[in-house]
Amino acid sequence: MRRSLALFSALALAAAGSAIAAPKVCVFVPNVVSGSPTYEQMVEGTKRAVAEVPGASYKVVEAGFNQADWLPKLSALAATGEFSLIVSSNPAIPELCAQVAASFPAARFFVADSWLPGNKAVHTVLYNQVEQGYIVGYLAGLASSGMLPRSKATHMAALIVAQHYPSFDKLISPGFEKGLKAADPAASVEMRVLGNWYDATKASELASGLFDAGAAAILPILGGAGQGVVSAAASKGRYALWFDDDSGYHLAPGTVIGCAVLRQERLVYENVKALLAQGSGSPLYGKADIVGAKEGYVDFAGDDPAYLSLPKEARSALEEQVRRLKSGELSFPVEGL
Ligand code: RBF
Repeated sequence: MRRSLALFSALALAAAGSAIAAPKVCVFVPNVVSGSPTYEQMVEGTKRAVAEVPGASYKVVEAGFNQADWLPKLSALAATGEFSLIVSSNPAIPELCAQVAASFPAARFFVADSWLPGNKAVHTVLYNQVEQGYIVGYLAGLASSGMLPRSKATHMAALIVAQHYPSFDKLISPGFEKGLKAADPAASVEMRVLGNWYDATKASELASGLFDAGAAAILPILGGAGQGVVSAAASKGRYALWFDDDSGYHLAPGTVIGCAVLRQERLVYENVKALLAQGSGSPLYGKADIVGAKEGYVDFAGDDPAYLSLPKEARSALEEQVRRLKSGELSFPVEGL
């Protein structure tokens, strides 16, 4: 009797759109996981959340570098009806989820690093990447003002991006420029577009040209191709900066002098855990949150010898900026994309 009551309640809960007994999660990776810190962290965060839900499992699907394939692939995954949640990351994805949800209304999506309010099938969280860009932009300005050992006062720094997209154009790039000019008011930014997320050789060539033109430091937003920028910086005896995690420090010791990180592993863990517990009727669906340094999701990783060996005066100046961002004394409000 007790058992059948429990079974009945479980079925009733499932029917009401609440938590499911053995949920399956699909991690949908636009491009590939390897070399892209936000994707590596997304997989880790999902793995940790799923491990804490009895009976739950997950599967990683890499959608590949052809962006025209992403919508049909996402659609095919939703069509299986197998997954209680599809997890993904990057600002181009919510739009695809909205299209898929129109055909498969039972599908549910969590998309990190993106923004789409008001769709009951999709929960998004956007990072305040003005702050993230500001942090490494400030370090670039310390370099371009001639304050760091490998740099001369060239008053120029650069960004190399794989393609134009809203969070780069509206948040990362303006944040980088604000930080650069806060540290070196005379500085200007050069920008180059690589055209893909994998060609490290071409990225290295673009970076070499920029270093020859006087760039004191370069920030790559290139996924796996970013390592090409680091190798060019190492061979030119200049600096690179890094985004999303602290792996840049290990690519060429002494070359990457600062990493502005996202706590994406934690963000994905927290959201997947909550969404699995709350089920398809979760109040998070339809919400588009924004988090930044004050909430602890944008930060600076400053524990590597490459950073710690910079002049004390430079480090104190940067750390004051980071402290002010975290306390909210310095803020760059973001309302969406
Ligand atoms: N970032 C990566 O690190 N690797 C990628 O493969 C990647 N692909 C992207 C594809 C599209 C269409 C867009 C809009 C962004 C992509 N990003 C990628 C950038 C990512 O969302 C984020 O902006 C950067 O990682 C900086 O935090």
